[in-house]
Amino acid sequence: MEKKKVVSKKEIVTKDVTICPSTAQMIEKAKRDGVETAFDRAANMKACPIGADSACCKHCSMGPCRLNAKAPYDKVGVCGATIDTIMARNFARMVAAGGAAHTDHGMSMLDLFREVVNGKILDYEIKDTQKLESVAQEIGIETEGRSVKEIATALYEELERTYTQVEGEIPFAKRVPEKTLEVWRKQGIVPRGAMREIMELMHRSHMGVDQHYENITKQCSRTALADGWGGSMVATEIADILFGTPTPVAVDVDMGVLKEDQVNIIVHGHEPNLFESMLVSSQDPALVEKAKAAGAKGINLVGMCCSGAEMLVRHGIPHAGNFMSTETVLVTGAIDAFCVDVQCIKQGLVAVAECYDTPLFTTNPRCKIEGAEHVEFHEHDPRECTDAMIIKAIHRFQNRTAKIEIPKNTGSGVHGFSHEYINYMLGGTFRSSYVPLNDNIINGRIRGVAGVVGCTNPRVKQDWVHVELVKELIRNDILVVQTGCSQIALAKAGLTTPEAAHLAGSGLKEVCETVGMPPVLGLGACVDNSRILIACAEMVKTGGLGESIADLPVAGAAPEYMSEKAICIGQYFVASGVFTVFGVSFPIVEGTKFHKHLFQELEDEGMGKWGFTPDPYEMAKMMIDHIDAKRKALGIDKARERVLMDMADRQKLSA
Ligand code: NFS
Ligand code: SF4
Repeated sequence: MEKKKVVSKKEIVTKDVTICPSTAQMIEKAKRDGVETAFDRAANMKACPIGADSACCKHCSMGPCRLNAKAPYDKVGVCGATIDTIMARNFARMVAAGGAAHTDHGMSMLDLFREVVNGKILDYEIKDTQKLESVAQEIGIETEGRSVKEIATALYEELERTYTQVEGEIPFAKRVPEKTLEVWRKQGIVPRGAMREIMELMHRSHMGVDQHYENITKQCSRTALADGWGGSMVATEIADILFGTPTPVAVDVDMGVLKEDQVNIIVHGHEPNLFESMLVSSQDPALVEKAKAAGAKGINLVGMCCSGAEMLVRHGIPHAGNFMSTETVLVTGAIDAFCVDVQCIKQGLVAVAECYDTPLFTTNPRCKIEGAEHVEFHEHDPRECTDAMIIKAIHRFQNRTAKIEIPKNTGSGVHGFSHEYINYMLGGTFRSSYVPLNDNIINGRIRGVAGVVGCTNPRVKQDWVHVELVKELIRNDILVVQTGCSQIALAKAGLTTPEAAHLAGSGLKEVCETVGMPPVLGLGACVDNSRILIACAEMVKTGGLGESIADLPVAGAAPEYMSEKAICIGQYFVASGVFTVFGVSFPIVEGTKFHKHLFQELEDEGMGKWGFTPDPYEMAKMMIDHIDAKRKALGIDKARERVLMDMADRQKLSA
């Protein structure tokens, strides 16, 4: 094995950069092997302080301009742009890029759906016709007496508007609670097609166009909403229709799911179609036979990041780790192929894969990486790509040279709580509804609901902020719902099991034990944050908790975020009415008008607002305080006095 020279000067202290024992073990091995990862690069690349404050602009060549990030903010760019304009425009570009990533992913799902419906793609099919019908009905499509193909065709045509519509409201605006929608209409931020919104936001953030931070914020909200209630929601719903709506499934996570005596294949990225076809290929008797002939006990397909989370919740496919573990998993030496599609794929993977003779395959025409082998994936003939990668993985298995060390850790948990299942789980088969959830919030057993989501980031100790925050929240009777890399952090820490209820406050514990559910519910990938939006809408419609999403005792957090997608998600939660707290660092300087607008004034307009703190305990406090304030406004703050559950209550919960 050819070793790569470590160029880092500063050596990292492993226990300071992660609480994930497997990642820690692999960081130590990487040090011995002379291999560098993002942990090393973060330690040796000081974050640019001007960029961190978002105080620079390079939108034209009269600049780049660098402004004061400290008051008085009297310095302006060559064109005269103020700090508020510059920060708002930078923020806008993040929202546009993040929203584009989700909506392009959703569009790929819709392309696939169209070709399946018109019979041009034969390797996939509509698996969940019940979901097809319910989604169609919700957006006003007639289903009575129509065939699956007719409904699907009508649904396709309607959902295409999510992207292309020039005028009018996107289809899923119909799911938004009336009062929330009223706020959006008043502000002029109900999204048209996502293509139009992203285009307009890019236009408005060009030099010399929109130079009022309030007006820029409006288009940020409109674009972000076109993601949350548009692109991401389409991605989730179409994936459910084609591949099945998740229901709870027990599954193992962490690097212990790798098997030394099997062909280990990692799929990492975001679009479920590649992974679905990998699953089919990995179960093909001929390929399994081939693996056995090469001396392997079988083919071990494992996910990472968001496509991993999709397969975890839908099929119980084991998951090896989140964003900050994608390089370190290669250090095990046990990976026989590393297959990626789009988003969150570090270019650094190429060098690490090379050190361990692991083939790294890109598959999507949107994402080629210098030094990686491109095996293009086509939905019209998916097996051509997936079979080829498996054959190459078998070849690598047979010729393994790297020293193998697989961490022994696995965390088992239950995942796959779609909003449909939450409905069913709490309400029972005969009257599935959100009434029991709302009732338990009103009677105070559950204080509120928090969405904890998002990435991991080498600027903070991996998984630590997620885990400490969530522990604090459930201890205070707050039910936690999760997606993306955050969900994997909690799964590794053992918080996604029903037994974790003992860590919850007495009220939440009682509900969890009665229903048999974990206090932390894993919903899936980042696009599945749309499931949280739908759950919020359901809570409003069910009644007793106010009239708009902004009235609900709920809060959101992305404690270790890193991506532009996360910023877009934050903005659509805020615009939908949710108090949303981010950790790590925030790209807007406190004390500016733009900061005040996002962190305060949006709430006065009937939306949610942003919050920021890198500290998990402070973050929990901010979220709990907000939830308590909402309870007070709803007049249910007194209800938290302990009420003993009587028999009737129990029956209601378990009916
Ligand atoms: Ni979300 Fe998924 Fe993870 Fe962050 Fe990246 S994988 S879409 S962006 S890093 S949670
Ligand atoms: Fe400077 Fe204005 Fe050009 Fe930005 S747009 S680089 S602030 S001159």
